[in-house]
Amino acid sequence: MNTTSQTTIPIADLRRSQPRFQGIESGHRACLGCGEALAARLVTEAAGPDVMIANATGCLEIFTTPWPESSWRLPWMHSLFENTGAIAAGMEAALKAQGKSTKVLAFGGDGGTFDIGFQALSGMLERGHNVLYVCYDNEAYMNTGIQRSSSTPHAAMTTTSPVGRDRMGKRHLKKDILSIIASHHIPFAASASVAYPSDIRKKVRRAMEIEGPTFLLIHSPCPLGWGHDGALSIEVARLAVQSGLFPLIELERGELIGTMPLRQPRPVTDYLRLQQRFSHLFKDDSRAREELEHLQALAERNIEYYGLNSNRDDPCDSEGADTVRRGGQRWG
Ligand SMILES: Cc1ncc(C[n+]2csc(CCOP(=O)(O)OP(=O)(O)O)c2C)c(N)n1
Ligand code: SF4
Repeated sequence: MNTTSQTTIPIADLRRSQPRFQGIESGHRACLGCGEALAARLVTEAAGPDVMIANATGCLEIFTTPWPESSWRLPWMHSLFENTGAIAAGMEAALKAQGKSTKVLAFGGDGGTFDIGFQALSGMLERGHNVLYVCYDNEAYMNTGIQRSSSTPHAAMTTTSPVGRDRMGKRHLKKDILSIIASHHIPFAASASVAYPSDIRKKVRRAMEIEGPTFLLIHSPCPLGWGHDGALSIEVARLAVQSGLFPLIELERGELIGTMPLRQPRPVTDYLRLQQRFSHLFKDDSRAREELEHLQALAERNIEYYGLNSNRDDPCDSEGADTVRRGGQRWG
């Protein structure tokens, strides 16, 4: 008896059923709901296999490589906190000398990017190295116990910007790193958020096509440092965008060329009240009310400055763009 039967599987279905390229293997040691882990997975998926990574000291480096194990499915190197830009530039120069087209990626946290590694990063951008630098912005030095960085938002509580009689969390403003990066006149720089995965992929692919330095800042919630339930990471990240506190923008050679418009800006309190690091702002205290007003004013300034307000439904705005949903539903 002939038992063979021939079925034809459409090629599109076959492609869909294949696992996509994965740059980071599961089983790493990130906390549940870690925004950095998700962001790095999305970036490496979009960048594809022909890359090499220089990774600054920080949570991403630590939780992916507890010796002798590694979660990376890509050539990956740990750089120091302060020299990731220089290491990535050296890797790129060496590959170029060998006639290879492998793209170099550089990864760092906000501490490693905004503060400690900034000098090497600035040099790398200014010399025009063909490197995509990705900053996973969780707004503090998380790996060493939640110290404030120059990326920590105003009024956020960290272990080195405590709340007390004399202060309501961090006194200073979050550094506007994208403006500083843009002033290097690099071909492409953008901000993104783990709440909008297709937008991350689109921006990574754009950067991969460019021969020259590019920069991506990805807002990456840290449940431990921000004090929210790990299951809420995406919702928290989405509210940062929708309130105007973390605008998603694209810059070419220093000029603003694209934004994610806000269909209906949400009050900053919707974003802040989900996080313990801002819990002091919800006490019955005149200083707290003043700080809330200040943060709302910062969001409104972003909305006005970048022209984020949109009065019409746009499939790519903060409500329409592809976002991560739970059970097919948007939360809240
Ligand atoms: C020059 C230097 N200073 C301090 C440290 C200690 N250190 C290791 S990881 C880390 C925090 C990293 O913070 P960030 O870059 O924001 O990344 P995150 O852990 O938040 O992802 C610090 C301070 C170090 N390794 N090297
Ligand atoms: S401390 Fe924060 S950044 Fe570090 S692994 Fe945990 S959730 Fe991720």
